[in-house]
Parts: sequence; C-alpha cells; structure tokens
Amino acid sequence: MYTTDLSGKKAKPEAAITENPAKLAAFEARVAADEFIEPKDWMPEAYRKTLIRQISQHAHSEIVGMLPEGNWITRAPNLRRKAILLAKVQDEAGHGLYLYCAAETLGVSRDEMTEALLSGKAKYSTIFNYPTLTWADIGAIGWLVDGAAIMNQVPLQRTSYGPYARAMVRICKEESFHQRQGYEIMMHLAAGTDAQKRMAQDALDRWWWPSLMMFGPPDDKSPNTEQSMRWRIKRDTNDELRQKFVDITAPQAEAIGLSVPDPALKWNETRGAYDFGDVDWEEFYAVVRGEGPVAKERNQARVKAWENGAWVREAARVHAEKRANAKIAAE
Ligand code: FAQ
Repeated sequence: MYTTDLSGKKAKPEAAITENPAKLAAFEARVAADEFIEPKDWMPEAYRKTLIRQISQHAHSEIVGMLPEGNWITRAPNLRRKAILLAKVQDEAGHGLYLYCAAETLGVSRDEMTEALLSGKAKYSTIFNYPTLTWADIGAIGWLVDGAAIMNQVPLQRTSYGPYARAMVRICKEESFHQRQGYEIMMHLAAGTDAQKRMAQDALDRWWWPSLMMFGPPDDKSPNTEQSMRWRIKRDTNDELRQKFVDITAPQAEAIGLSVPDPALKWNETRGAYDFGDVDWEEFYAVVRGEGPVAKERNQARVKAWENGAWVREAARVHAEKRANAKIAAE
C-alpha cells in the first residue's frame, strides 16, 4: 500500500523528487492538452501526493462540515425546513464518500485517511471550526459557505485527475441547491420582523470573513498554488476565486437589504470588480493550527462517531467473511 504523510506536510520538496524525465515530459504534455489522468496512468509522485492531500482534506471538510448544520436539525423552525436541512446534511455525507473513493484510487486507504483526521494530523476547512449560534447561521452557511464551496468546485470539474473531476460534477449540482436554500432562508429572515432581520445581519457579520478564508491564503503566501496550477489540479488561484465570490455575493446581500461587514467594500469601475478589505490572516492561521472556536468539539464528535460505529464495521466484516466462505463452500 502506498502511504503518504497525510498531515499535509510534504515529506520531500518537489524539486528533490527525481522522476524519469521522459515520463514526466509525456505526463506534462497530456496535462497541458487537458487530458484526464486516470488511476492506472503513470504520474509523478508529487502529483499523487498533492492530490491525496487535497482530495482527502476536501473529503474531511465535507464530513466535519455536517456537524455545524447537524446541530440545528432538531431545532429547525418547521417541518419543511427540517426535511430540507436533513437532506442537505445527508448530501454532504455523500460528497465525503465520493471524495474518499476518489482518493482511494491513488493508493491511500480509507482507514489511513480516517486515522489522519481523527488524530488531528489532516486538515479540513477552517470554516467548520466556527459555531452555529442561531437559525440564521444555517441560512448563512448555505448562502456563503456552500456559495464559496461552489466557486472553488466548479473549476474542479475540469481538474486534471479524472476521478476527482467526475466526483465534482454531482457535488456541484447539489451544492448549487444548497446555496439557494441558504439564500432563501436569509431572504425570509431579512424580510421578516426586526428581530429576524437582526439575526440575519448578525449571521452575515460572523460568517463573512471566515467564508473569504475558505479560499486559502493569498497567492503570494500559498505554497501549493503554482505547482497545482501547472498540473491543472487547481484551475484558478485562491485570490481569483475569492474575488469572484465577493463580486457575486456582495450584490446578493444588497438585494435582501443586508450589509457586508466590510467598510472597504466598494465597486471599482476601472477593475470591473469590488475592492474589499484585508482578511485577518492571523485568525486564519490560528484556526488552521487547530485553535478555532469549536475545533476540539468537532474532533471529539468525529472520534465519538468512529467509536460508536465500531460494531457496524465489525458486523460488515463478519458478514463479508461469511459470504466469502459460503461462496468457497459452494464451488
Ligand atoms: N482551511 O498552498 P495552499 C465545503 C491550507 S467543502 C484549512 O493555498 P492548496 C462543502 C492548505 O491545505 C470545503 N486549511 O493550499 C460544504 C495548505 O496546507 P497543506 C473544502 C487550509 O491546497 C459546505 C496551506 O493552507 N473545500 O465547504 C485552507 O493549494 C457546507 C497552504 O494553502 C475544498 O477542500 C482552509 N480554508 O489550496 C460542506 C476544495 N486553505 O495541505 C458542509 C478543494 C488552505 O499544504 C457544509 N481544495 N489551507 O498542509 C482546494 O481547492 C484547495 O486545497 C484550497 C487550498 C483552495 C482549499
């Protein structure tokens, strides 16, 4: 079994990995021609490692991402909202599963990935280390967090690794429904009583900046972007996607009478884009280091779920063994 450092720390700088130059050139030509790379194709080790890192962290984000919204399933304001939220959270579980399967095609096992998540070695998106304090947070997550996720994932449908690109197609369709349901919650609250409108504004105030952080550090501080763009794993840089997100989301806030909590936000006619204020990168790095407001709670919830599921895994293993034995006996 191929193993990698799932903490995301590169075991060796890319330049130090020696690859067969002819194979590397042929691989790079295929990527440059926008061909998909498939599991059995030759690929440089650094490409494989980057993909395992990104896809497994993406999968962990989907799974941990179920927790903030799961917190509100029993408290959704009516049956319709509850059914929608339940379906959305189940969708996120599905996304995690497609992504774990895509990562497995690169030779890493599901157990290795799970171990890396539970031990805190592997990262997941910083956004899920913030608490969901009110019902409006569920609207803000759909609108902003799923909105940011789509912005980042639509280009990933054309990422160079086939299984990852294909997983993204269905994920994007579902995320786009998630984004609309979140915006619809915000629309209702913003058009409701003064207290509801205040609740919606408060959720926007708390989720806006962490949503901008989802795109990762600025390009000049992003160690992986250059290589990932060259190998067409990433199709846009972190800053490009962040800008697109602001350009699309700021008018949506205005349309429902909410204000983006950024005094520097201003349409720039010359650039044809919004100027916006500085993200607090100190906060971002602190959350990446595991110091997010509810990081410990998130980890404990995943560890507990893993422990509670032990009997299911054991039952599945025994069942598979029995079936295999019965098949042998029948032959
Ligand atoms: N949080 O050099 P870069 C969702 C790390 S899915 C934590 O720029 P890269 C669905 C990064 O890993 C949300 N860590 O890295 C949903 C790297 O560290 P490493 C997740 C972050 O990979 C909605 C270091 O910083 N989406 O929300 C973050 O080229 C609602 C340097 O960064 C994906 O994973 C962060 N925000 O670019 C579910 C999409 N940003 O690994 C439930 C796929 C950066 O070298 C409810 N991933 N880091 O130790 C990507 O597109 C990329 O991996 C980026 C980061 C853009 C996230």
